[in-house]
Amino acid sequence: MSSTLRRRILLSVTGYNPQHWVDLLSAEHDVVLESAGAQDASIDYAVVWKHPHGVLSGLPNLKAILSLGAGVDHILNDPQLPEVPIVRIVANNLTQHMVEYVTWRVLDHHRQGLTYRDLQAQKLWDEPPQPAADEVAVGIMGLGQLGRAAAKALMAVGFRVNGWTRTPGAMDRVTGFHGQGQLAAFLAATDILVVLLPHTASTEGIIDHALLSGLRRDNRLGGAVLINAGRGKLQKEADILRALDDGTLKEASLDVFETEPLPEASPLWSHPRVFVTPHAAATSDPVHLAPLMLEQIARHERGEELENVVDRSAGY
Ligand code: NDP
Ligand code: OXD
Repeated sequence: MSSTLRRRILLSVTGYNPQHWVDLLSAEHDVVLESAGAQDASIDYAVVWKHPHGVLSGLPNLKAILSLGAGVDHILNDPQLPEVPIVRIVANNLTQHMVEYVTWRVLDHHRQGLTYRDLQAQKLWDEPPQPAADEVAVGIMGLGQLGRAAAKALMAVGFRVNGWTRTPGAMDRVTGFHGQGQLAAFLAATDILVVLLPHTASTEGIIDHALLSGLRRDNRLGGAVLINAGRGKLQKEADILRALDDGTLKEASLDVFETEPLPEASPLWSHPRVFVTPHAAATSDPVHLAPLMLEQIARHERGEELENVVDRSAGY
């Protein structure tokens, strides 16, 4: 369960009110909010989401950095990062949320949800052609904790699933592709592209017009679809808009954006074939995730290995 010794946690959060995390983590440890200024030797652990760069470098007794999310790009982009283990979130609750988001968006595009909403607005009784799920291939870029769970759910509905990863790896009933060398073949076999990659030096800007042009669009869905719930920095939004306008892409669902919050002036907000959500696909719920963080700290205090430690050289 938990460690008996109270430790000091620096909590540094940008973008939302961290009070719920403070309340839950305080049950076992002393929590110091970064804004209160705590760059000192008393800090044992840091729990962070988009911390201001440099705030972790003045903590000589820091034992580990715990990410408030599954992604760790918001930590690794700090040039003054101390050499301590970085732990990321792997949690059933977060995975479940992502599975729901991906299944929802794939099914909505598959069942022509955007078209039907438009037809309803015009009071038009019309029925677009509708393939069955097993006539459609979903390609998932990033077949990690989230991608694999999403693949299982989509296969249960009946979709064919392709996966693209960095290293070779097999998943039952999923057609696997890996590396740059197999990217073109993966795209050519994919009707609906789901992006669940981390943002690293190798993946930044990967979703551009050239990549979208490689998707199969002469298909029973009536075009190719993009769903990105990975990171906004993976995509080039000008290219996505061009691809929507020149017929390369039929529709898109975007949960993440190059700049967040998505600026009011972005044409994505009002594009009729784009579905926007505000980085809400799988929000970290403190009720479910704080106990996992406390358990990680307890493990470390007992001298056990931390779990879900980030590979800094791979960047995720
Ligand atoms: P994992 O680390 O478990 O999986 C990452 C996957 O991406 C792996 O399959 C990995 O390949 C693949 N990958 C990484 N780099 C490359 C590359 N250069 N080329 C091809 N494949 C690559 O991560 P999770 O599944 O837990 O999370 C994925 C991402 O989802 C997070 O990093 C985060 O950015 C995003 N996310 C978004 C949320 C939201 O609300 N929108 C919520 C939570 C996470 P390999 O298997 O070979 O290692
Ligand atoms: C995450 C996220 O990385 O919410 O967990 O984006």
